[in-house]
Amino acid sequence: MKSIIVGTAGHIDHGKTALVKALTGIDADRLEEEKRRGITIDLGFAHMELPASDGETLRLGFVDVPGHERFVRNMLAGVGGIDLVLLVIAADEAIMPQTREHFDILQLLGVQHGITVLTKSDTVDAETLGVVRLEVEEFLRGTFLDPARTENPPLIVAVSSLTGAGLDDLKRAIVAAAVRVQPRDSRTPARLPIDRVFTMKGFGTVVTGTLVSGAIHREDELEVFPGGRRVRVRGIQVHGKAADAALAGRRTALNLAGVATEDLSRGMTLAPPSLFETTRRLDVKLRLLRSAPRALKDRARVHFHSFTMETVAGVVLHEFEEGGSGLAARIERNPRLQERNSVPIPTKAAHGELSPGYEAFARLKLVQPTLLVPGDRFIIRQFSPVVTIGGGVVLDAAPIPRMAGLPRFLETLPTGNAQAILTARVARRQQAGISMARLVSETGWTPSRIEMELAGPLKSGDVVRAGGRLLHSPALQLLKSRILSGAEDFHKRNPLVGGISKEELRAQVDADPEVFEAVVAMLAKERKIEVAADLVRLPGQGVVMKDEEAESKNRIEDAFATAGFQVPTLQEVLRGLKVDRLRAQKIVTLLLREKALVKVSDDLVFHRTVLEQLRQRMVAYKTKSPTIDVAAFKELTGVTRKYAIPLLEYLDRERITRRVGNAREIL
Ligand SMILES: Nc1nc2c(ncn2[C@@H]2O[C@H](COP(=O)(O)OP(=O)(O)OP(=O)(O)O)[C@@H](O)[C@H]2O)c(=O)[nH]1
Ligand SMILES: [Mg+2]
Repeated sequence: MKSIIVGTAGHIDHGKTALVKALTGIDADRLEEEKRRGITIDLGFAHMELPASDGETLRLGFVDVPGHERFVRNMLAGVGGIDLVLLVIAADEAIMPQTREHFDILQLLGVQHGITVLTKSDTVDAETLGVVRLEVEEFLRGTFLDPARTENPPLIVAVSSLTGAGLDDLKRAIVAAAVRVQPRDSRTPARLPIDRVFTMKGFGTVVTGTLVSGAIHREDELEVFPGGRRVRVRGIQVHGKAADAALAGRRTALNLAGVATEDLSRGMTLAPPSLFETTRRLDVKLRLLRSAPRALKDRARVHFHSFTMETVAGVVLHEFEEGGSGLAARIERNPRLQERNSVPIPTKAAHGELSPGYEAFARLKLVQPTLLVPGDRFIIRQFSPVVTIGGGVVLDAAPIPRMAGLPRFLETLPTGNAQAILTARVARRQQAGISMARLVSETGWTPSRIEMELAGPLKSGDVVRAGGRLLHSPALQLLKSRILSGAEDFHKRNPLVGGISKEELRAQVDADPEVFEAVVAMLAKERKIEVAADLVRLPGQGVVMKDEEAESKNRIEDAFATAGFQVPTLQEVLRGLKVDRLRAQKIVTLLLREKALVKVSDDLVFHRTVLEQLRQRMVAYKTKSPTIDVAAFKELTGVTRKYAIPLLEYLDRERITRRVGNAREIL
């Protein structure tokens, strides 16, 4: 059974709610105030089923919107998830201001299907109806509702909700148009922008919305964005009937456990837990309506609407200086966006502002964090007085501050080429790479789709896996060469040392630990470096020692190994060697790096085996007493106070003991 969401649009009092009632039998004006004043204030909902031409059933969910200019923000909250619009124009009034404003919004949101309904046909004679029809055809020319696009079914239908005339024609037109509606993808991660929150007796908290993507099942855990609260789905209703699951493109009501109505509101979004992050920064393609009263200045503040949310946003127009062309060249008229009346438009936008009728890349800084993914549409309204001035599409909801190559990146995103988009998203992370989880949250795509689209770039080597991250090949090459030259420099500076410690090298090339480990392993496999314990060296670049140096090294190590706790001072050991002082010092550094010797304090060095003995003695001592004081420690080791204190402090640092007053607790 196919399911689609039908929205109404049009000027106040043109008969939207009456039409929905004539079609479905449901009065979508549910508020007492709406009934009293005879106008729609907030969104209303209804549903019906129609037999489709292939014998299947077509299920329609209706979102009825208010036409009053003061309630356009409510209209915006309802129109975000619709598949098909009924543009309602009363035959006795024809095109009015909110006919235009709603229609602008529909085009900016990229709504692709709809029927224009001339209502109140009973109030005018045939001749007037003909004139209105001509006027409307002119208004729609070149747009997605242009009646010339198809005559069968007709895209303009005249009806009377009072007499019922034309309603059957309209139903046929809806069924025919519904065939062309592309079903929404239920395999993508679920997102439900909330449009209503209320308490139902015996149920508790209920939210409703149009499920714009994915699927939600009973007992699913969901996360509330923004805020991060976790909720459980206790029950589901789809189009007014209990169901086990809701699929994308359906009017959905969820009975939620774990949350009170006060904690939820219109504009929040429900999605699977831990998948997405909210954002306050968006890179977008922004279009200013030709009807906008004035150019949009860089840094202007606007009202921002997307799905059911609204907030205030600051607009920063991206000024790309690439090739010296500046902003003006980046802003060009988009021929695919048809607008009514082809009035000549200025050919060049001024620097630092966006002229009516033009498009530009921009960064939006939102006052409230929100969950949006690339491809989501939005509307902007002038800050004051509030009128709709433009809108656009989200390109990136995770912008990187001061990113190099931003123009090229933003130009790749709207192409729809998934491989190129993913490669660009990997590439912009440079040597840090990006995890699969982040790619999912940045794109809103499923891991399996991302894996599939990345198969090509992974095979060609354009994208490479490294320690749970994905790296772009040039970034990987750069990191590799930085690691190699880091090691090379080290050898030059320290000819007597066996290699650079991994941690030192990692800090030097400023790499993520996981990525660094993986890339070092790659280089080792390629035999470009050698890794021994935690030292990295170039092949054949180990320590080159002359005979007397090697002999000195052995003598030093022996001296410490045999001394036990009665270690000699460094000075004493170095004095008796054949090599000069500087080289002797380097040999000691080497022994420290190899961890044969361990520095306990500035002038106190012990052999590794001695400290291991000490550790064992402490373990044995613990069976006798849980604590040890300095006197007992001196007795246990036979060292003087001069050695005892640094040794105990060393044990504290190693977390073998912990100082408690004058004694130590053995851990
Ligand atoms: N004669 C006649 N009256 C109609 C018809 N459709 C609606 N009306 C009347 O027009 C008035 C407005 O109708 P609504 O359906 O409330 O208009 P609306 O477009 O929903 O108005 P808002 O939601 O406030 O924008 C009501 O008094 C209706 O009874 C029609 O086909 N013929
Ligand atoms: Mg109404």
